[in-house]
Amino acid sequence: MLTKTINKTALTLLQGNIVEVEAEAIVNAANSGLTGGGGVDGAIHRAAGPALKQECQRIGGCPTGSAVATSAGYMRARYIFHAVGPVYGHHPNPEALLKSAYQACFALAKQYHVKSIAFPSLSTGAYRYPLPEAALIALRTTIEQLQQPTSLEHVQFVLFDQRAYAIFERTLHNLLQP
Ligand code: AR6
Repeated sequence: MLTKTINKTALTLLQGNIVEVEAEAIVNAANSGLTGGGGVDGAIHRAAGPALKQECQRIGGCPTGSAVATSAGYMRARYIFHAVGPVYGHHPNPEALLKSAYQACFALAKQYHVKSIAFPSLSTGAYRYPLPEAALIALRTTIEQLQQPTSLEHVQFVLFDQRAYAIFERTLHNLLQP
C-alpha cells in the first residue's frame, strides 16, 4: 500500500478486491448497457444483490466515457458510480474516452459531496486497455482533479493483482517526481 497527499486529499494505491474496500462511493467498471458482467462488475453485482440490477435496468444505459450513480444495495458504500471505459482497439480515441470516464466519476463525487471514493483500473480487464497507458491516464486525471476544489478527502485505487499494483506504483512515482 502506498499513500501520497495531493493538495489536501490522500491518494492511496492498494492491492485487493474492490468490494472489500471501505469508501462512500465505489466505482464499477461497467458496460454501456449496465447489464452486469464479469470482473469488477460481476463482483460488485454479487456483493450488492439484485436491487442493483433493477436500478441499472431502470437507468437503461450509459455512454462510453461517461458514468452514472446508483445506490449500493447490500454493500456498505453509499453509491456505486458505474463508469464505462472504452474497449481497446474498438473505440477511436481510447485515451480521451478513458480520461472522460474517470472525469465523470469525479463530477459525480462533486455532485453527491462524496468524501471517499475507490476506483478499479477501468478498461484494463475484459476491455484490454494496456495497463501502463491506462495507469498513466487514471493517475494523471486524478492528480489534475485533486488540484481543483474537491469534497474528496480520500481517493483509492484498488488493483487486483501484483502486476497492476506495481505499474500504478511506478507511474505515480514518476508523475510526482519533481
Ligand atoms: N477488484 C478490483 N479489481 C478487479 C476486480 C475486483 N474484484 N476484478 C477484476 N479486477 P474488468 P473492464 C481488475 O474486466 O476492462 C465486465 O464484464 C482487473 O484485473 O472488470 O473495464 C463489464 O460488464 C482489471 O485490471 O473491467 C464490461 O462488459 C480491472 O479490474 C467489461 O467487463 C478491470 O477489469 C468491462 O471491462
